[in-house]
Amino acid sequence: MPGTKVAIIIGSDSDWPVMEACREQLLELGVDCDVEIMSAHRTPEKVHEFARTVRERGIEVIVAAAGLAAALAGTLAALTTRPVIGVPLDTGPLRGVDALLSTVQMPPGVPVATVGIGKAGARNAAVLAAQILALHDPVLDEALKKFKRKQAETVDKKNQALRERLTRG
Ligand code: RP5
Repeated sequence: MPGTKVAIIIGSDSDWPVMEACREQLLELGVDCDVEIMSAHRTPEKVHEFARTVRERGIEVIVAAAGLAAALAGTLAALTTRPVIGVPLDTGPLRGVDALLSTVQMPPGVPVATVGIGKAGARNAAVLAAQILALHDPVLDEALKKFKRKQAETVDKKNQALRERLTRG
């Protein structure tokens, strides 16, 4: 999609039910994104080709999500200087801890900004990507401030509702 600055890369279509939350959060903030399936292990050439063309595609931030021995985010980080946000996914018997360690434990010089396992991580990846883009986008910065205010208001309302329930006994 022309003009899209964020790419969400997933290791398999089986990752999409979780990573859909990342797209939803980006769209809520007014950020369009591309989504593609590629795998560091199953389609390594495709990963290399994508990384080589990231700049001409206009991609500024990459969100890469995978489960098991997750090499996707690290491979992309090795091949481009664009920031890579890694989302470890819970798709195996180790409940995502395997993917977390594979994504976060990068050697010095090749960072992957790793968020938490699963859906919370997927949403946080979107917010972090938007925050990076907002450094040079005042409209997006305003959308992020509004998002934070709305989040705080939701907690306040829940707090008030809880206190009322407790007062009533
Ligand atoms: C990883 O292996 C993918 O990111 C996915 O989380 C996991 C399982 O993939 P499928 O066998 O469901 O395609 O590479």
